[in-house]
Amino acid sequence: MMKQILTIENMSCDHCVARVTEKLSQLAGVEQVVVDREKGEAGVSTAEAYTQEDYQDALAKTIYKVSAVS
Ligand SMILES: [Cu+2]
Repeated sequence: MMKQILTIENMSCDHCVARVTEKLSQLAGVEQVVVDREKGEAGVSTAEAYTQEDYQDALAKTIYKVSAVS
């Protein structure tokens, strides 16, 4: 299990937080997603490391943009 920190643009309200949490949680191996809307970050606890592109794909068809993964 590892933790990846995503920087995500365009989250403006609690609905955004719920949507991002739901989408990212659908990735295989992801056990927990904790979104900090004010920071524009999501902490993802996952058994598998994903790339920025993978995370962006998980948020396809949304307005949210993954600008960094660390
Ligand atoms: Cu919103």
